[in-house]
Amino acid sequence: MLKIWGRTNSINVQKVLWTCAELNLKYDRVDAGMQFGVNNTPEYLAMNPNGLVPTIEDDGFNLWESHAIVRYLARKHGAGTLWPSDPKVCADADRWMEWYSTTLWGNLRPVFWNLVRVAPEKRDMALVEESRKKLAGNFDIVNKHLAGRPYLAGSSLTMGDIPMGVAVHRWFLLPIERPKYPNLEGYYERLKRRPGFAEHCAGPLS
Ligand SMILES: N[C@@H](CCC(=O)N[C@@H](CS)C(=O)NCC(=O)O)C(=O)O
Repeated sequence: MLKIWGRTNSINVQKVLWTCAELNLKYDRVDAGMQFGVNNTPEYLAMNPNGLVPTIEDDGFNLWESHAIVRYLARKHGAGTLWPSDPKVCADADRWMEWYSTTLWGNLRPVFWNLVRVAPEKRDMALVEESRKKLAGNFDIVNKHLAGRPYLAGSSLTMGDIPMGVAVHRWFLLPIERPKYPNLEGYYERLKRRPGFAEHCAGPLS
């Protein structure tokens, strides 16, 4: 059976758990990372030399990097759904995963990290404000893109929505000033109605 290492409040683990839920995949999950440790053991580092979560094992095959894992599971089990059959739609979905990594996460991480994980007296609020403004610009792009389409790559959920969904949840929960983005709000409401997202990704930030 598919095995997943990673704590459930990790954004990157949540991407994998939600993907499994969308694909109806059964798995064993091992708590790892932060207070659980495990990710610094020699056994774990042999699977994932970064010592980060998530890592998966599938039929003797180890894989790390959350987006690589989402793509692998989508390609293997979600042809025509999470992994669109049309190469253009598939590339469209993939593009948003790349954009999350190259553009969005770099602005979301400092806001999330400082406001959720760092003690108030140690927060870098200048960085939070700078990143918050950039983030508003990033989500303006997504909001405009979502005009007239329920999901990023068109009419149904694809792998492209997985990273975006977990990021959007954080954006709406963080205690920050946000411009009004109606299409993004509608998108977030649609995602929250999906059982896999509701179960794995829509909880409080920690
Ligand atoms: N690019 C990697 C990043 C993995 C990563 O940064 N994981 C964090 C959790 S979100 C981690 O392992 N932090 C250390 C820990 O939990 O102990 C991915 O997408 O999988």
